[in-house]
Amino acid sequence: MSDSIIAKKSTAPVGGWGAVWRCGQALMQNTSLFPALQSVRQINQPDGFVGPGSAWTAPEKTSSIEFCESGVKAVAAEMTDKKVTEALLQDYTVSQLRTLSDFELEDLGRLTAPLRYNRLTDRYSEITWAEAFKEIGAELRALKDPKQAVFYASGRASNEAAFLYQLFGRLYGTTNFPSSSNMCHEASCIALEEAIGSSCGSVSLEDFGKADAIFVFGHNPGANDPRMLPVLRAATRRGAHVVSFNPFKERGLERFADPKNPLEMMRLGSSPVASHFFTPKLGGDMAAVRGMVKAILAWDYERILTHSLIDRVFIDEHCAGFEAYEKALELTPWKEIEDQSGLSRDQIERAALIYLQSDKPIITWGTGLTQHKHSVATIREIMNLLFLCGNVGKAGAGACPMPGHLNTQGIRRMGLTSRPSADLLDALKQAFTFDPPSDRGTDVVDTIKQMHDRKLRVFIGLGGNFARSAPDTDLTEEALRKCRLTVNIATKLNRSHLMTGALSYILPCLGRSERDEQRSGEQMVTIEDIFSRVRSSSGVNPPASDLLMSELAIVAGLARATLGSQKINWSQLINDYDQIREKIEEVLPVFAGFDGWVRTPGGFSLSNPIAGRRWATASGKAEFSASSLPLATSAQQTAKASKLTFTLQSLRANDQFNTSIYTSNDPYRGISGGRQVVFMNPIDMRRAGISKGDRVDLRGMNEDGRTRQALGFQVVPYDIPEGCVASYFPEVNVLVPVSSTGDQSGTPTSKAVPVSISKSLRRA
Ligand SMILES: Nc1nc2c(c(=O)[nH]1)N[C@H]1C(S)=C(S)[C@@H](COP(=O)(O)OP(=O)(O)OC[C@H]3O[C@@H](n4cnc5c(=O)[nH]c(N)nc54)[C@H](O)[C@@H]3O)O[C@H]1N2
Ligand SMILES: Nc1nc2c(c(=O)[nH]1)N[C@H]1C(S)=C(S)[C@@H](COP(=O)(O)OP(=O)(O)OC[C@H]3O[C@@H](n4cnc5c(=O)[nH]c(N)nc54)[C@H](O)[C@@H]3O)O[C@H]1N2
Ligand SMILES: [Mo]
Repeated sequence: MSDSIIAKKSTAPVGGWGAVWRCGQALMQNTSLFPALQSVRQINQPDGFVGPGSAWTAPEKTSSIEFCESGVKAVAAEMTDKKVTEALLQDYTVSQLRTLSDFELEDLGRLTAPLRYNRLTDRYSEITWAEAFKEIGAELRALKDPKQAVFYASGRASNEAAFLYQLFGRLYGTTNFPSSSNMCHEASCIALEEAIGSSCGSVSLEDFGKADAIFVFGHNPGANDPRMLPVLRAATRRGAHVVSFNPFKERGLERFADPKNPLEMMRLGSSPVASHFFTPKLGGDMAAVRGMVKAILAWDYERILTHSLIDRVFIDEHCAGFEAYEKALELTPWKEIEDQSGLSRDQIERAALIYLQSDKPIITWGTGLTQHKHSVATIREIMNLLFLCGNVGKAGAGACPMPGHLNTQGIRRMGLTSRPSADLLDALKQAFTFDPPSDRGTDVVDTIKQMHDRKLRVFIGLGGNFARSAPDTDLTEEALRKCRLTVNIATKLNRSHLMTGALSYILPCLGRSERDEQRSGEQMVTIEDIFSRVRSSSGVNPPASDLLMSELAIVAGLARATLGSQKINWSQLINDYDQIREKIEEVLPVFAGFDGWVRTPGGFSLSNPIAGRRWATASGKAEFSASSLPLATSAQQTAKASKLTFTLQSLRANDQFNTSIYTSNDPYRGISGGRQVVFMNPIDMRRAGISKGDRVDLRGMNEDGRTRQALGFQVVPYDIPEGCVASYFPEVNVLVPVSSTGDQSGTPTSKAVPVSISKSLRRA
């Protein structure tokens, strides 16, 4: 626990010299400046690699440096000169390594050789690749039932790696492919599939250039998608409305200075991004959006204007379920809408008016919408609002979920999911002549529970940091340690690797920025961005160690050692990744022509049926949803319970990428020197007898018999709605219960954790 956390209001714009300075520091801390700058120049260039930041699209033709703070920091971290050597591993037992922080662990540097855990010495030590593959293969073959194994993946894996990984898993006989996307945008995928028959958004980058209103729900682009800011600001400059729905007035939506704009940088200029801020209570968005629709329909019925305010032609021609939805609206009183959203009718009507006055609105959303119990229903409500005025499948308008990891959308399309479509399984069956098991596999939360119950025995992780990103940290760690075998494919040490099963291996892989040489020469991989644009990525840097293998080669090595080469010649496939792309093309019709397209500079866009208003739902129509509002949101319940109970959301600081922590600062929220902070409304603080800077203890309030606590957090007064508090992911994952998940989505409800807060007995 840090005793020197400083909290002061930040007035700096997002981006600007601050971002340049932080990137410079990140580069210099890790490696020498010249090679670092050379690599930064290659981020998101047509022949370079795709920046390991978020999934926002890169421009098709970039000539200058494509500036993305999180991307530069990730590359700097990947290029570090520090290495995890055998000597270092002999210095530390795994128990000692567990006492290091997330930052300290990754700061040990790049993994350089395959490692095996030795229970007797409690240490990892180097082994050869042949030994690693042979031993893991033997274990997998000896497993009683292949369905006792899980193949976890982080959404940063490439299309090719994801495809091969799920193919290996399905041929082996498992159906368990949990991924980071279960904790991220699962609710978006489900809601969109139900509403429009496609799990992807309905807009392209060009649409953002045409929109006259952009609604940003539950998303902090300043820190998490900085490359979206110039697009939002350009919209504001051309007179479009940018409307934020967020309990926080995030700095990045207030002011932005574009580091790529020399004039602005020289003049120390900046300009506003969002024009309107609405600050709903946590989980209050469904009520707010319902209120907007209710207001619009009321105005329409009053016929203040001669023409209809809603698009009846679109509704009649394209939609199903409108009448049932109208009834649901009638049954939702304004009082309930105001109580749940925390916004007044007046405010909601203002938002409705902005929506109505725009001809081409886009609605985007982040994890502030997807990590609630009623997330699917909330996103369906957003689709209702869009359908109401015919704003889907229309240039300049539509829905845009903002999935975070680089390839969240792609890994799913590649079949890396526990809920594959029958079409995908059929296509795999045809292409590889086997019967893939068709029952539903485990998602992240099922995986934790079943590892804990010893029903699942083997955990394999393709990237990610399961122990830290998943909920209920203590339980998840216990669950991993109960496994017979844990295997992690990774670039750096993280906490998940220290939660060892009886047998445990770490397999070190090339990073995204590193050259991948195979028999036929240098290889590239592909990823799909949020606008369904697929582009290639080829690393440019020399590998951190001669012993590193590509993720694909590691997956192929494991597959060969487990299944042999009779059905698939895995080594042959790895010689030239074009062969893998041919297989992808064979299995996924939308990739027809992949092998040729992939070489187009800037990539190619997969067809989006929604643009042509083709709805692949069961009814063939765009589906309105008539769910009722939740009986009470967590924020309503905790507000009622006592003056010491609150609803906690866990969010990201600027200087982290998920569980990789770069510094203990969050410059745009004015925090430096530590991350154990809790943001609170000053009125709540007064009511609870808590003063600025006090240390408090947070305790989970879920009644599932488990004690959850996070002790000694420093209180920071902040402009957020009463009853709602916020703290950083992953530090507060100890409080996120596995027993509370999204309806249908199974996503942990990380943005609505009921907690009690009391003054800490620990000394400040
Ligand atoms: N630098 C950096 N970039 C990243 C990441 C990173 O860790 N660091 N992570 C990547 C990943 S995987 C993802 S998924 C994205 C995540 O990007 P975001 O979705 O922006 O993630 P969070 O930081 O968790 O922020 C959630 C935002 O939603 C708001 N919010 C929380 N609850 C509610 C609610 O009930 N209603 C509304 N309206 N708002 C709410 C919070 O105040 C906050 O602004 O970013 C990606 N990009
Ligand atoms: N409480 C709470 N929990 C959350 C969230 C939240 O908002 N609140 N957000 C959720 C979300 S949106 C997400 S996406 C998940 C993220 O969950 P994960 O994807 O599991 O976590 P990351 O921190 O992104 O994974 C980082 C690790 O990936 C490894 N890595 C980095 N680069 C590479 C590479 O090129 N190859 C390989 N093989 N490994 C690499 C590094 O070892 C690093 O430690 O967390 C979720 N958890
Ligand atoms: Mo994410």
